[in-house]
Amino acid sequence: MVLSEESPVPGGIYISEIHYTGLFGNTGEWWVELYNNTGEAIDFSTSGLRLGVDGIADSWKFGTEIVFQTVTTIQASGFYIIGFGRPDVSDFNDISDIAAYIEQSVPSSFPQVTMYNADGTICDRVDFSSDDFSYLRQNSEYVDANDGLAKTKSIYLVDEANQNPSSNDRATRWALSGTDEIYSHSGRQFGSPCGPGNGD
Ligand SMILES: [Ca+2]
Repeated sequence: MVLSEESPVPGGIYISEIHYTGLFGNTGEWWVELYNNTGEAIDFSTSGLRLGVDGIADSWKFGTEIVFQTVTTIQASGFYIIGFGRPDVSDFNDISDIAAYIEQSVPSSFPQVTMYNADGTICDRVDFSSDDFSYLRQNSEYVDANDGLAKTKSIYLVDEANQNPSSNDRATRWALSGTDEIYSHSGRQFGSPCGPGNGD
């Protein structure tokens, strides 16, 4: 709960989690999660929404560059995972959590992620490369002193149902996944794909 800032008026569709691996892993272990707070289901195959990642591509289309793996629709109050690289090389316990994917190399550091409306206007943007996110970036990857293995935590939007595409610009609205949130085969990656995070 963020007490120092006025609560935003919730609504819209926006980025709610990012998982990035720099210390180890492959492109299939890199993903973003979207959250739908519009009150209605949105079908990406017809909505015209696009996704862009700074330094790689301005915007990918759903159904072409963004390949549907399971569902095309994000439900109201639902989550939607877009992976980079093929799901079958990902570290997910359950690859059906990956709704869609882009078979593309990923940036060498945390990027700015943008969603565009069909008319090209910005639907949502989060600049994970900005100074505000430096603490979260630096602590999302670490070497575990107990076993000597590199591990990775997602950065997730806290209390996602009470946010909007503007409030999620602020790094203070985000947190690192807890170490009990293992979703991966290897046990080295923590996050909450398709659900709310619970933090450290
Ligand atoms: Ca935003």
